[in-house]
Amino acid sequence: MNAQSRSVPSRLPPGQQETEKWPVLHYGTVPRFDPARWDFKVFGEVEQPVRLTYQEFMALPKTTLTCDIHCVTAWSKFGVTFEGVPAKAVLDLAGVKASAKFVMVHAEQGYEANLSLEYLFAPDALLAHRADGKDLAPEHGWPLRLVVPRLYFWKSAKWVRGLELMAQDRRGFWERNGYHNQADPWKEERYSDPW
Ligand SMILES: Nc1nc2c(c(=O)[nH]1)N[C@H]1C(S)=C(S)[C@@H](COP(=O)(O)O)O[C@H]1N2
Ligand SMILES: [Mo]
Repeated sequence: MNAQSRSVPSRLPPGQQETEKWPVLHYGTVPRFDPARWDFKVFGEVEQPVRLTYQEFMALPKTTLTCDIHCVTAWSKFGVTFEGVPAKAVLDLAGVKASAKFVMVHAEQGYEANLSLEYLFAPDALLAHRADGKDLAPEHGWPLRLVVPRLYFWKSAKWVRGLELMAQDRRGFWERNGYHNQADPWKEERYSDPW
């Protein structure tokens, strides 16, 4: 095989365009953050429901992760370095029951996104408070956002406040509004019919 016929795997999923800047995209307004009232809950199909205050959450061990992000509106941004708590570590605090197969991610103002549990157990799923060496900007999800780089970025809820473990799948906000339930950018799972 010569060099010209070798195919190099693309970093860009089908139908996407690379962007240098980091667009801001969300429904609704940027919520106000009150550290005294903020909490993070893990509930549903768990052994022990967990409620963490902001202080308790921030005391959890952190890690960093560099990944590409892909929005369904066709922009991709390469190499963002997030810092935060692995989603798995938070799930382990509550003890996920064997019956749990799906997660509803809950954020401020009722925003929800659903995904299969395996994505949150993956080592690249982070509850992030910093990006590229700085605290997250309010419009990018401060004080905390989910980062699930394997799925279109609408699953990565900004201003996240909790994880609900579920035995049955349920649709989140964009999933109820015409977007795909799975949202794998490499399979171009952008849109789907309502259930
Ligand atoms: N709470 C909340 N999180 C959200 C959204 C939203 O509307 N509300 N939009 C999603 C979408 S569609 C995208 S592409 C990313 C955008 O994140 P960014 O604004 O930091 O680029 O946030 C996701 N998280
Ligand atoms: Mo998006």
